[in-house]
Amino acid sequence: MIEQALAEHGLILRGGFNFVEADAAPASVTGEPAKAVLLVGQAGAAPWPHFLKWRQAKADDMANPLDTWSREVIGEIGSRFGARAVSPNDKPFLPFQQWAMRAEGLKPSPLGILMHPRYGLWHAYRGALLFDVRISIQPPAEAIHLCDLCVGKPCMKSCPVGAHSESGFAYKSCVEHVRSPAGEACRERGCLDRNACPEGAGYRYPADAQAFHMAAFAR
Ligand code: B12
Ligand code: SF4
Ligand code: SF4
Repeated sequence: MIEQALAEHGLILRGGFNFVEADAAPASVTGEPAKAVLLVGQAGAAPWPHFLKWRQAKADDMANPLDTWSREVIGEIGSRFGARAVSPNDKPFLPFQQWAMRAEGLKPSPLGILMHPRYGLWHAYRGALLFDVRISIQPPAEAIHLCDLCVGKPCMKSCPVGAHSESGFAYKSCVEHVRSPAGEACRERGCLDRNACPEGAGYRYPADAQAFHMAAFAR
């Protein structure tokens, strides 16, 4: 079972769907457009200890270690199950968030990160498996969008430079702040706006995982 193989690495299936004619489906193992996709990801930081264990045996200066780990693990599982594995960081970028909205019925939070009814903002995608056959999968029930029910929207009020607003994410202001001496809190504990969200608190990433992601983001 794919689920079992993924669970050994702290990963989970995040739904999937069959492509339709209008989709620009990426290639499957045969080189022809894939017929179906299953998304692979994480709830909370479940893969973190598995990744850290793998990381210990690798060179300290390895570039993009989390991507390398994800590609290695998901690629091996894909080949076992006859699927081509792709990564969210493959270029040109594949529309992972659009796929995720379709696969799990999620909607974006005001931060751009998709809001999950259970995991809140504490989930991500580590890869996708592309199949050359159609799969039998139930379309998702529409998920409750917790942001619609959130009155105070604390995620829009904690950033020292107001990088998240109704007009989107001010990448430059954010990254300049994170790299500056004043950005220590973001560097050490992660984005203050993301951490201000009360949803999915039990899935919040530990500080060392947040610091790792922030260092990669601000590089
Ligand atoms: C490039 C990129 C960025 C860029 C620009 C984002 C942008 N304006 O599109 C930057 C560097 C700013 C960025 C930052 C972050 N990102 Co980013 N990013 C991506 C990446 C690799 C490609 C986006 C893309 O162009 N896709 C191609 C288009 C065609 O696909 P799409 O589904 O239509 O893309 C949607 C997104 O671009 C989204 N979007 C637009 N603006 C923003 C802004 C933010 C902050 C996010 C999260 C999404 C987002 O709207 C599009 C329409 O649905 C995706 C992975 C992927 N392949 O999608 C991750 C991804 C969107 N990022 C993700 C995350 C978590 C982040 C961060 C919050 C944390 C981090 N990893 O550093 C930070 C935000 C930092 C902060 N301080 O808040 C996650 C979101 C997971 C989720 N639960 O929804 C993704 C899916 C990666 C993953 N492995 O799961 N990111
Ligand atoms: S604080 Fe409220 S609006 Fe912001 S992400 Fe969390 S639930 Fe959504
Ligand atoms: S990482 Fe820091 S500077 Fe960037 S949006 Fe979050 S709180 Fe603001």
